[in-house]
Amino acid sequence: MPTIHHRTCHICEANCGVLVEVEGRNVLSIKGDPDNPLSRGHICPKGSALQDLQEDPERLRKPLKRVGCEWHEISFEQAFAEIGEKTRAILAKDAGASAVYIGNPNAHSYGNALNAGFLEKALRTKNKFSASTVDQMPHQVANLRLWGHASMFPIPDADRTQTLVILGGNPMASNGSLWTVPDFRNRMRDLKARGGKLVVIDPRRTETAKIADQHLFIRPASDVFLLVALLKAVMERTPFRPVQDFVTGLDEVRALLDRFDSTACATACGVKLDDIEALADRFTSGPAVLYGRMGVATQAHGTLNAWLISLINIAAGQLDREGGWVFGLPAVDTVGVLPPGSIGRFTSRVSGHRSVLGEFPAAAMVEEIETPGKGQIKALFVVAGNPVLSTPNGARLAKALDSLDLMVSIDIYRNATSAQAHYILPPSGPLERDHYGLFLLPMAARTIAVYSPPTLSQEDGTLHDWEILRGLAHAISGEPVQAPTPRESLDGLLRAGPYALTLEQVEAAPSGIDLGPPPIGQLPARLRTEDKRVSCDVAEFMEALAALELPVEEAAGGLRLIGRRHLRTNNSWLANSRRLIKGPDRCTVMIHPDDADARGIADGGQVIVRSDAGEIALCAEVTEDMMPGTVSIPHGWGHALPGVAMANALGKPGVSVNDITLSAIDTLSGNAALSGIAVEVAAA
Ligand SMILES: Nc1nc2c(c(=O)[nH]1)N[C@H]1C(S)=C(S)[C@@H](COP(=O)(O)OP(=O)(O)OC[C@H]3O[C@@H](n4cnc5c(=O)[nH]c(N)nc54)[C@H](O)[C@@H]3O)O[C@H]1N2
Ligand SMILES: Nc1nc2c(c(=O)[nH]1)N[C@H]1C(S)=C(S)[C@@H](COP(=O)(O)OP(=O)(O)OC[C@H]3O[C@@H](n4cnc5c(=O)[nH]c(N)nc54)[C@H](O)[C@@H]3O)O[C@H]1N2
Ligand code: SF4
Ligand SMILES: [Mo]
Repeated sequence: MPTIHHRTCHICEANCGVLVEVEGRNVLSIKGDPDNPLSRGHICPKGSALQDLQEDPERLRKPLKRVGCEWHEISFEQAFAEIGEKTRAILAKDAGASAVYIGNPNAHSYGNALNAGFLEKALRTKNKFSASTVDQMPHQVANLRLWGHASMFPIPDADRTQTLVILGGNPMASNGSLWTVPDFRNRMRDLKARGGKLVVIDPRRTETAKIADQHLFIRPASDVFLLVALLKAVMERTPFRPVQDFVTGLDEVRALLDRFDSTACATACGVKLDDIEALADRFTSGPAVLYGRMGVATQAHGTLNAWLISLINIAAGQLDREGGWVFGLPAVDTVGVLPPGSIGRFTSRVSGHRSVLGEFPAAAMVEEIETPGKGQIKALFVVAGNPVLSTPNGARLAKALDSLDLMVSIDIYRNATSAQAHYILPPSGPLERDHYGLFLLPMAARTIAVYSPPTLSQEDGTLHDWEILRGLAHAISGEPVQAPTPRESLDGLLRAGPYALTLEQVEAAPSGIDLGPPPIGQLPARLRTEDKRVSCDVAEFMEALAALELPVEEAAGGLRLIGRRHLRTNNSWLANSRRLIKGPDRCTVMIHPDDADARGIADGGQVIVRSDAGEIALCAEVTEDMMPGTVSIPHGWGHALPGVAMANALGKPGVSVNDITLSAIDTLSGNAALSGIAVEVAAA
């Protein structure tokens, strides 16, 4: 008899409720759960592909050990024993020789999130790298400075706003980021039905731009000038709601902005001053909110961008106000659980980068492996990450990994990164684990509490990620980890949370408990700053703004590179799913017809894209969706490597854009500056 199981899809940040129909171990169907109060029945193609992931014969089930080019299946006992011994030998020679890289799926697994620390502690390492510094670190630095906690993420109150402006985000493809907003399309339909407006500012006419009321092109990596001009324009107007009295420092910021000429800023970013003024009018005349994401974070001025976005919302009277820039109040309040975050506790060995939230820039991991001396990384532990495809200078990193004495990947696949490991330790299957959206539910458009028990029983002999993390910690330190299970911890966290729920209560509502829209009026009580104020004039941001220079006019004809996501991908690891990879080749370089004509490039023709870091060959997709002077290539491709299980990726391996990205960073956050890299494109 088939049975239906409620689950939350853990693949992306949207956390959609799904209904999984199973008979024995066979998955019969996966559909959206109409009763989930947040996702309301929404599901995307990746949700159904959970089945492909569960059933993929190339997904690893047993630990692998690499001897030369050969892979041998071994037991977890043997793997832990050998890794423990080798790690201790390496650390005995140089206590600073280990490192961890924590990949994106850790944010989607509360078990990993609660247990990765045991491995880091056993290694006693300061060398921590993660996907956060090719992603959202600028937002976290701005959070820390403005609200007093790096994990206190403001979100747009989309369900109640009248104007939503999206800068450098594409929720129609990504399903939202730092903003858990499933069913985005219908939420935007509702916005329009109540007379509201969606505006998208992006160098590409994206899937989101196509459903927007207005799309404005912007020159890559020039957002800081748009934001300066918009903040000036907002400050010139009277906000329709007064700015709160717990906000200080806006006058100091305004004084600093005097040195910028709005017309020059508009020219620098390529957005007309009239359009900027019209936005300021909307921002100061009704509920409105400005939201920025990946596209504004992965820039040399990522942190300034994140800061200015909040200042615009604050100055327009939209902070903590209905329809504005608000904070969720989740059932487990991560702000109460996690440390606020620190900056500059350590300095990196080679380039002297300061640590941010205890991490060094992912873009600097390669130099720490390559550069000889005390503290050179010799043992690397990669937890659910694929930095060879996901971090800048991937090709150089791939080469460097070869020099390690020990590399361990905890991963479900033998892929571009894990194929270089000496050991790959795979966790239980995606439907065999439980799930709670610990880090994502705090950013939900509507607050819910929902827990998924495992849908299928674990295959014999497998371990969950969290058990592998504890196994490694034990093997390395010799001390067994004495701590509650993730489930026990979750129960405790829920009880200690704002609604004092128990896991039992949450489990009794399989589609989730509806806790309503983000509560308004939480500030200043919820602030984590010492004085319970929001001080807008953050010293180091002010310094950086004071030093900001308008760009020198560029020579005509140059091209700037930006990234792209597709609904049927998730970073690097879904290329083995037939239902996701079907359809036209997606690893293409999009280019405007004028730029293509000037180079003799035809639609579908092979081209070479070159940067200072290297070159890649791929097909051109000529389209007016691109802003002239800008080209776009998605990341997460490039599977055709020796020893990689998904090498063929069903005939569509693609190439890795990170073979041509550079190690430049936003110095305030350590985040990689991926947007706006200068490239040349030529017909092959
Ligand atoms: N040029 C460019 N580069 C980018 C980006 C971009 O836009 N442009 N985006 C950046 C962003 S936002 C991110 S988050 C990073 C991602 O960077 P990474 O996290 O390094 O890369 P992923 O491709 O997400 O790799 C996830 C890995 O985890 C494995 N995995 C999946 N599920 C599980 C699981 O449950 N347990 C375990 N143990 N392993 C699992 C997958 O097989 C894969 O190897 O990439 C960044 N890189
Ligand atoms: N389908 C799918 N969904 C995903 C993922 C995936 O790989 N596939 N990855 C997940 C992850 S890890 C993340 S972090 C989120 C990211 O979520 P989003 O940030 O919504 O995703 P992106 O598609 O990277 O959107 C970035 C947008 O910024 C634009 N952009 C690039 N450079 C600039 C610039 O200089 N200025 C401006 N204003 N815009 C710019 C790009 O054209 C793009 O439209 O998506 C998550 N969801
Ligand atoms: S939008 Fe994200 S959470 Fe929802 S089904 Fe798709 S991948 Fe899963
Ligand atoms: Mo990400």
